[in-house]
This record gives sequence, structure tokens and C-alpha cells, in this order.
Amino acid sequence: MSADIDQLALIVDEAALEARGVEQLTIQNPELTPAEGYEIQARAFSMRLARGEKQVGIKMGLTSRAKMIQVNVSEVIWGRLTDAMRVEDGGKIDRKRYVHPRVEPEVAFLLKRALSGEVSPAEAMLAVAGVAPAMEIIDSRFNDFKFTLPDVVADNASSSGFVIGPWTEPGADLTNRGMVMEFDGRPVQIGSTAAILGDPVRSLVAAARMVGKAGLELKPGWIVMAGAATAAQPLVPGVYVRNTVEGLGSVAFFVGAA
Ligand code: OOG
Ligand code: MG
Repeated sequence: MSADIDQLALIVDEAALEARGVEQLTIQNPELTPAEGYEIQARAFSMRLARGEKQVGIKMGLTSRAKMIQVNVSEVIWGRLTDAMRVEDGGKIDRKRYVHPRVEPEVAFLLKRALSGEVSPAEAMLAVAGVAPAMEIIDSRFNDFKFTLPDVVADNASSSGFVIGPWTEPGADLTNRGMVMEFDGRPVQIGSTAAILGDPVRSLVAAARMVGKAGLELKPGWIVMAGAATAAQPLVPGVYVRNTVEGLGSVAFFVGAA
């Protein structure tokens, strides 16, 4: 193998810790593959766990056309979530902890059973304890938010934080729920859950398949973020951010003044 996985993991981990933009890994390592990207992600994640963080789920990324177009990467990807990345619903984030944060309107699943490998949408839904309106704070550690597929995978799929609203029992169809994300009450992104692979449950199916391929499973109690329904919106200091999903309610947080 050409790339030094440990050394590249250290670069993305330190960049995230210090909220400092770094050069894309593929500039020095043009041969880097997506599979190596996932190895780097896993290695960097083990550094977070060694600091005491606990895995609480995963995030799916690039599950909508709007997102693929925004970052010019056309593959569904996944990353890992820890307890330290969670922002309380209605809570406040400190802008200084991020390089160039953006926020995305999402929905989240809470699992009551393990899932791994090939499952049908119906099987996936049987493992779901709740669905919730959610937002993800993404913050690519790469300069100018520019990356290729192996880079963004190595960088934990840009994940930096997540906010979960009230859980609703699953059951009702999730295919075409309107979503509105507002900054101080002004709509900044408007979309539908249909933009997420046609139905967010397909994102959960893809999550089970992708972690299964990595020899892992989605665990009971975990959260799975389905991916953004719209393009991500750059965060602004001092703003109140809210995402409302039709039939599921709202989730919100504040950005501290700069
Ligand atoms: C990659 C992560 C994309 C989503 O919800 O589509 C993502 C990025 O845009 O930096 O989280
Ligand atoms: Mg996302």
C-alpha cells in the first residue's frame, strides 16, 4: 500500500480537533482509494474513542442529488457519530470550534434492533424505534470545503455535529414530507424527504449494506442520519437555525455570536 494510513488519520484527526483546514489528502497521495479512505476514517475514529468518546450511530452522506451536485462527488458515503458530536435540541454551538461549518436538513432513525447486510425496506423499518427531524453540522477539514471521494470518506464524511428533534413512532409513510430549514425564521432551504434516495428508508437500507460490507453492524440504540434533503447552508454567527419536517415537528439550535 502506498499511503500511510496512520499518518493520514493523524492529519484529519488533528485538523478536526484544532478546527484547522488542511490540504486534501489526495494532493500528496493521488493514488488513495475510497477503501483506503474508509481505513483512514476508522483509524481516526479510534483516536476519538481513545479520548473517551462513544459511538452513538452513523451518518449517511450524499444520499440526495442536491448534495452530490453541491460537492461534486456522486457516491453515497457514510461516517461515524459520537456522543461528543451531539448538540442538544435548542442548544447553542460555538462557531470557533469549526473551520467553515454548514448545516443540513435531515431526518434521523433510532434503532431498536441490529441491522447489517442486505435488508428490505420493510425489514429495515422493523428495526426502527423512532424517526425524528434532525440537522447535521458538516465541517470539511479540507481547505475551501473541496475534496474528492477518498478525501471526504477519510474525513468522516465531513461530519462534525448533529441535532435530533422529538422522536415519533415509525409507521407512517416517510416518502414525501415537506422540509423547511430556517435561519431566524427565514427559509433558507426547502425540500422533501423524497429527495433522500426517493425515501429516507432507502438510506437506512444502504447504511445496513455499507456497514455490513465493512464487517460491522448498526446496533440497537444507535442513531442513523439519513442524509441531507437539500444543499447544505453555510452557518452564520448569531443565527437561530430550525428544521421542520411535515408531520414530525421541528429541531433547532443557536449559533453563538462570533
Ligand atoms: C459530505 C457529507 C454529506 C449529506 O448529508 O449529504 C452529507 C459533504 O457534503 O461535505 O452529510
Ligand atoms: Mg449530512
